[in-house]
Formats: sequence, C-alpha cells, structure tokens
Amino acid sequence: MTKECPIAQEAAALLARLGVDPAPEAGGRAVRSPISGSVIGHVADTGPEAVENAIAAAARAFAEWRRVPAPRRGEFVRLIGEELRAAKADLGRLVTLEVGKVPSEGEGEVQEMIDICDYAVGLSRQLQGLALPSERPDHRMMEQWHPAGVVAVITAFNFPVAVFSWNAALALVCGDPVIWKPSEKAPLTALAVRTLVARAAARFGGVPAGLVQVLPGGHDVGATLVDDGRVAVVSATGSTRMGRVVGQRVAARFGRAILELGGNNASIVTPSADLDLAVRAIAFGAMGTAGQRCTTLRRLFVHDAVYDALVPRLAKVYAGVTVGNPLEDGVLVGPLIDEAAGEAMSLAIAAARALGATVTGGEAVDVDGCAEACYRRPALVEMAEQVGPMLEETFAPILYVHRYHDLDTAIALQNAVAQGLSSSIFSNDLRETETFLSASGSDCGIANVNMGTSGAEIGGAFGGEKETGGGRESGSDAWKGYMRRMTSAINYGRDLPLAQGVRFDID
Ligand code: UN1
Repeated sequence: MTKECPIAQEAAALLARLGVDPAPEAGGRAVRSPISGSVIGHVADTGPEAVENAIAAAARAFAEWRRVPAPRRGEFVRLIGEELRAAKADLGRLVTLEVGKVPSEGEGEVQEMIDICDYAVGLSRQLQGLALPSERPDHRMMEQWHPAGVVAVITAFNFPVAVFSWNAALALVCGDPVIWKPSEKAPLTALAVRTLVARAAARFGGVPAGLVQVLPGGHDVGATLVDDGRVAVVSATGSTRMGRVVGQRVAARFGRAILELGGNNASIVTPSADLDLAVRAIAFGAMGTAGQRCTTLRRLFVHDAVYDALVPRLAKVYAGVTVGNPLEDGVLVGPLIDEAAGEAMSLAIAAARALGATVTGGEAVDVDGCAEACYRRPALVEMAEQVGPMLEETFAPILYVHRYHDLDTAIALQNAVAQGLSSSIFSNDLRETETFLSASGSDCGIANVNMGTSGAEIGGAFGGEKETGGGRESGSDAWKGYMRRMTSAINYGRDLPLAQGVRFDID
C-alpha cells in the first residue's frame, strides 16, 4: 500500500469515522479493494481459542437474552437501525470500496439492512403461536415459539453486510445471540457493522456480553461454528459446494442449517412482453453488481416472435454500458471481486464459444489507475442449446440467451438446472403469467412477473430450492427458522381422557 493511494486513504477515513480502531488489526490479513487492487486495511483472523471463547460467551448471552421480552429485544434492533441510518453514507461507501459495487448499490445494501431492522422491530410484537382445538374435553392446545439458541451467520463477499442483517435482525428479536463470520474478502465492512452494533448496545444498556460477535477469519473459523453443538442454527450463504459440506455437517449433529447457495436464474420473454420494460429489467438483472448477486439473471429464454426485436437491442445495451471505476459518475458495472472471478468468466465464455455460441462482450476492460484490478465487459452469449456452462453458475456478468417456441418448453428449460433460486417472466398474457406461477410453473423460491430476478425486497421470504439449499431468510415467516416450536396440551378438567380414545385403566 502506498500512503498516497486515494482509495486506501478514503477507506481509512471512513473506518475512522465509523469508529473502527485499526490498531488491533495491524499485522492481520491484507484486504484489497477490487476497484484498484490496492490494500485498504488489515483484519486479524480469529484464533481457535478466541472462537471457543466466543461460542461460550454467546451461550451465556443466550441464557440472559431469551428472558428479555421480545418487544424489548426489538428496541435493541430499532437502535441498530438508527445507527445504520446515521452511518448509511459512510457504510455504503465502504461497501463500494471493499467489494466494488457502484455507490447506489453500496448504499442500497445498507438500506436493505435498515429495512430489515424496521421489519424485525414490528416482528418483535408478532412472534405468534397458534391456539389449536383439542379433541379431548376440558383441554386446550397451543403453540409457542421460543428462541432457538446461538445463531452462526456465514456470509459471502457480494452482500457483505446485508445478508448478515437479514439473519441478525430476526435472530435478535427472536432471542438468539449471533456470531458472524464475514467473508475473508470483505471483513472491513463487518468490523464497521460491529462498531455500529456496539453503539446501539451502549445506548440500549444491559445487552449481555457476547450477544453479537464478529469473528473474521478463514475456513477454520466457519468449520468450528458449523461443528459446535452449542450453535443451534447455522445460516450460510455461498457456493453450493460450501453449502453441501455445511449442510451435511450441521445435520450430522442434528443442528439446523439455513442455506442460501448458488442460483442459475432465468427469465422468459414471451410474445406479449413489454420489450422496453424487459430490456431495462434484463440489463439490471444480468449486469447489476457486475453479475455477482446470487439472484443475477444468468439465462434468458426469448420467444421466436420477439427474439429478433429484443436480442439486438440487448446487444446494443451491452456494448454501450459503462464499465469502469465505480467511484466515477455514470459507471454501472464495476470490477469483479478478483482475478479468479475474471478467469472463471473467461473459461465459461471459451467453453460456450467451443459449443458454437455467439458472444458479444466479455473482454477485459482497461481502467485508468486500476491495472491490478479485474474489469470485464458483460457478455451476452447466444446459445443454440442449454448445455455446458449454461448449466452452471459462473459468478460473473454472463447472460446466456436461448430461443424458445412454446412456453411449456421454456419453463422446462428454465427448471432443468440444479439450482432453484430466482426466476421471472415478461408477459402481459394472464394465462402465461399464471401458468408460470403455478405448481407446474417455475420451480424456484422466487418467481416474478414483469421484472428481473434480482433485487428482492426484504418483506418476502428469500431463498430457493434444489441446490440453492432450501433455506429462507428475511421476510414472511422466515423468523421461524430462528426459533423452536413448543406444542402444549393443557388439561383443565378432573379427568384424564387419552387421545385417540385409548383406554389405560389402572384400577
Ligand atoms: C445475494 O446475492 O446473496 O435479491 C443476495 C437481491 C438482493 C439480495 C441478494 N436483495 O438481489
């Protein structure tokens, strides 16, 4: 790092404003900005003893926090939301510096955190169980939801802070302590969030020690959390390869895993689609965040009747979109996270070419002052068949385009991949849209109409099927994943009628 590097200087200033003390981190792992490749800070890995201590502290915190009334727990989350509001510009900018998102997306990520805090505050008064009819006279049945226990949250670089907050805001109101292992590629934003949470805790007063802990580090930190029986819930976001290991290891000890893994998301453009709207939605879905969302649009099925009207328009957008330093005005596509991501993109495109695909874009882009970084023009790849790299998630801005003749085939092709996260249809035909949303339509956790596959709101349950892992986070009833259900039958009579009419007369 040169002292003059403006990105490093800005990161240092942001961290100072956000209250992060760099001293304890000196000598730790170097963190590089994908914008320029320059080192913007250091973060010390958490050693095995510290991980052990953290789990023990979280377990102690659980004994206290579960006794705090849920609406009071919600007050703590409300204060976290206030701190995030106050720090939105700085934290959003730090997201941009650390993972290369354009500023509007960096701030959008912090907004997503604020939104889920607001949501969780309301939820803290709505952790409702059911009253159920008993088949026995003078009995009643009911359900309660109790806190599950320590929740470990393992996050990926691409949403370095928002995904933590989806889990943490819910877990905290549900009565659970949270241990967060952030991505090794994005630990600085995690340290900043830790400081904001500490500020909220100081204002709240009486937050048990160890309620929210951040453990930067590598694979070993995650593995310890995954295997420890004191960790009730492991919520992990990342690749299917990672999730397969995490899921099996958590299951082996009968823990609970919430998995949010790969996506290979598709949209279908039908003859009745509003093409102006579709072009904009496809552009954001496929190129936004430089193709590095798990919800990124990766496959496009276009009906014959509109193929020649739509695809050349898309090719024009792809050729014209501004790729470059996200700190500059007008840039929509920033860098890939690292060189390995660029190589994966090149390999996928080469594989598609070898299969006869027509490729627009995909080449490396030189960006002034950013020679150490990895910039790529998004690629539009026309495929005659859904084969090879089109069946895989490459975490880069590649959109495979494929013609179709009838909707059933398009839906079948859409579903014919291992992942099942997000999907959408562009159509003004009710029969088509309802078929797409029906039980025999999209097999994904998310299915949208006349919009893209990415950019979900926090109010809905977020997650997907098949190799996406089956977990649900964020809105709807995802909170139940952080609680345990207790069913109670209560006899307020003088007799002991047994269920199912069973007799067991002892005199
Ligand atoms: C992710 O990429 O891991 O729906 C999460 C979206 C965002 C979240 C993406 N709200 O695109």
